[in-house]
Amino acid sequence: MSKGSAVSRKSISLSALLAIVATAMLGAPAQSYEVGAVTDGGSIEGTVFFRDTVPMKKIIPTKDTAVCGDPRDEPLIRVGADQAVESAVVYLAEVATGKEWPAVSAPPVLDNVKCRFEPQVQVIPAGPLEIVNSDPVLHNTHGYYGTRTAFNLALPNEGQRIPTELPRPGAVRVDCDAHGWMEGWIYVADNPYYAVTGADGKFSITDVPPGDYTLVAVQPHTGPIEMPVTVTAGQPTALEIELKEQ
Ligand SMILES: [Cu+2]
Repeated sequence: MSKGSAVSRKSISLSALLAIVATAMLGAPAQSYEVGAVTDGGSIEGTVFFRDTVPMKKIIPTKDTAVCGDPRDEPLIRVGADQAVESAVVYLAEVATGKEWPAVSAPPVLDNVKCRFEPQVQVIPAGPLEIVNSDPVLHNTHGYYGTRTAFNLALPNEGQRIPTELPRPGAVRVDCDAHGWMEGWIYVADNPYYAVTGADGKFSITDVPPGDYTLVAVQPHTGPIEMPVTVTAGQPTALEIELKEQ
């Protein structure tokens, strides 16, 4: 784990970041994705790195401490020993046509676990989302597209599940009106060519129709990185991506 400086990010700067991310995801003219046969698709395999000083956030639970834990410093970017970034989002922008969306048997879930969001970062298609409370304390889960509320749900009971919906692509920041330090991110994709990096910083995007694309990599506390990528029929394209401090 990289050692970071004690930098507190204020909500205003997060809003600014969000606006940039939302622009990156939504700035292009609306173009609806169409599913079509992918013949001799290629893949994009890569690793995401962050080599700057990791910003830290001081967390001081002021209530429900038996569940929420003690004061602590947490990194705003999860960076491993080799500086690979966990939970970075990588996607192709403005894809007109390609593979099917992944099959799902149940809506994606955003869970409140020990006053954290699980997963903290996820990518979902536009549509249903289920908010869950696994804690024996009240959470009030509040999602925003930019500054506009996307959902605002009180979950007073352990085991409670409330269905909601994120109807359009974009970045959604999630916080909790009961615990001000809680923060999560949901990226609503406009096409199925996306991935979230694992603990090793690696990702893979498969079945990409051969051609030229713009790849975007983003982590909630870095600027989005855009780069051109060419996918060749039946071949993997290897990438190393370095995120930079905003
Ligand atoms: Cu909460």
